[in-house]
Amino acid sequence: MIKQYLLLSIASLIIGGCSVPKQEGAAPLKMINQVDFSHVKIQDSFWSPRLEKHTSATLPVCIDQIENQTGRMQNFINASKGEGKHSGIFFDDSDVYKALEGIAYSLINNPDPELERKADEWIGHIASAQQPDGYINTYYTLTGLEKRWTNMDMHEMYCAGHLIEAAVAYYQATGKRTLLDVGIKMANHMMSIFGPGKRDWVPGHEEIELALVKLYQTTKEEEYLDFAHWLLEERGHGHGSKGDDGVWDPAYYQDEIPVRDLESISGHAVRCMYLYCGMADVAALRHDTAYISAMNKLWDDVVLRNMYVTGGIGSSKHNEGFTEDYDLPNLEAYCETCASVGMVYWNQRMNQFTGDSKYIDVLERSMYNGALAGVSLSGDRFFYVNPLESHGDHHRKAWYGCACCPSQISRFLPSIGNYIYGLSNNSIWVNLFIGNTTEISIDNQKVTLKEETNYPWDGTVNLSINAERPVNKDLRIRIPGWCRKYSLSINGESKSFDEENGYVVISDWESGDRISLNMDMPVELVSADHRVKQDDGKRAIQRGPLVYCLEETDNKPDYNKIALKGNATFEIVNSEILPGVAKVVQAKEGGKTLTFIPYYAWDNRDAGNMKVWIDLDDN
Ligand code: FUB
Ligand code: ZN
Repeated sequence: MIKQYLLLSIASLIIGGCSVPKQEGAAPLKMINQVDFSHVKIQDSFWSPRLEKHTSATLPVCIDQIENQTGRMQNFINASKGEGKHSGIFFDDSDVYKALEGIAYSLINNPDPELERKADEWIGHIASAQQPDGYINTYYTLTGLEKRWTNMDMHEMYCAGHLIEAAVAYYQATGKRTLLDVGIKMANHMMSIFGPGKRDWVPGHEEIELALVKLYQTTKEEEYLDFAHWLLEERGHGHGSKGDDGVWDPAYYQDEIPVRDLESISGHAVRCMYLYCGMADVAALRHDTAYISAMNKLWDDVVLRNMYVTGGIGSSKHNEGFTEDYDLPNLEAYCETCASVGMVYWNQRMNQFTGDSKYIDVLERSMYNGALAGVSLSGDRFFYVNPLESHGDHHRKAWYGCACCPSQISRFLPSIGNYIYGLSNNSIWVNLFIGNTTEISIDNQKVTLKEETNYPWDGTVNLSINAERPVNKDLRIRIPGWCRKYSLSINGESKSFDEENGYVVISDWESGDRISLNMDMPVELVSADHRVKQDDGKRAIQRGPLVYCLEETDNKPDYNKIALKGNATFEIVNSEILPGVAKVVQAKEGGKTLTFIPYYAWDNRDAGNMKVWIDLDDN
């Protein structure tokens, strides 16, 4: 089957050249539920080694940094005793919570009594640091509780949100309630001060909203959902920070207009992503169509005008966020790791409303490129900023003073199983191609889904579903936007199916069928939208979901003079130049061989130059 559209150029990217269907009039309710990663066992040549590094390297680094190299855990111990100083940044508590969330997810994937004991020890310190009225924040406890709740940009609700996310995760992983009770008490404390008829508050950094929805889903207490909704509705009415430090305006905080009226993305990138996730969650539960239509406009603005080819967002270091549409510098790109992870979170939610694969295309782009670059192949070094060009002076670090990105990676990687499947009334949705065995319950029977694949190195995916009784659901398999040609067979017999919103729809399947999807995965030359002046006359290389880059170490000498011919031919070559990078792309240019490696894998060897966008030699 050949897709009807051409692969067009991108930068603020047009994925697979899909037009962007407007969602007006579409059903606003969430139609697809995530298949939680706790049901998904990943066995995959690409991801399993990354998950192993998460357990063996990423989590130990986080634990060591939190306990020994920095004062993050000591802050809790000091706060529980009411003595000693606070060290570090005022929102450092959030890293402890995010690492705990990562530990909880890791325990779900690989039970580990020693790790669980460590988490319990931390939770003991956290619980002891909670004030009798439920307030918990070590910065204010140690610097003066009288100043708490006086500055909306001081991340008290941001930290509370991460506490609640960790608490829900740990409760799900272990059934232990201690941290959940800490989170509940803090939520109750906040609701005793803020809310209708009480004080106004606009959290300077969103996060609490989506966390409160998780708390509602866990406790079934509607008041947490009410509070999340109220906090969203507080924005844009002049209640928020007025730029007290003289730097930031309301747009930085997504507080310039009511969220339901937002049409374009502005300000701080991670804050935007967390806000949109909270809006999506509340919209789904409160049937708020205005939130959905705002997010449709926002999505177009992000993806068509403000997103890098790597799925990264936020072009400016100054505000860690957005500038002008189509302003996408490569060397100075910010593309914070957390923002790429945020794109994954938000795009999954958008897909769940619509069943449109364009959201998974973006999710996959951000996941395999912008987010995955955030951690070294060894699992113990991290990027905060992810530029698309380097002069050899940008390297992953073991940790950061502001460590939001390492702790983000620690909770994101072990939960990637969340993005593979979806379940709706009528369908099982296959979104990502990652080897796994998954057991879910459908109509009171156990259904086993199995994917085998060498993706993203090639485009063959074998899928089987086993159940004792017939399963009355269509199978919807995503055909990625990058894929222009594919074939599908069932039990070896070639078949043709209708496509709907970027998914092939297989209605007629039986337990035990072997479904094989074969996607052509050629190397594509991608060009930027002509309004992106920084990419004018340049091309990027993409194959499947992976964006590639040139590193100087593979392309000496004359790295600076490299220019691609428009008719360059590419070879996909098996490689062992980097652990876990099974294939590289090579091009022959004037007697020289250019070697492109996946963007996510850059800066794992010698320090040197790197670029994603390559000059085009159009002579
Ligand atoms: O402010 C908390 C986190 O630190 C933000 O999400 C990141 O951008 C970094 O500033
Ligand atoms: Zn970050």
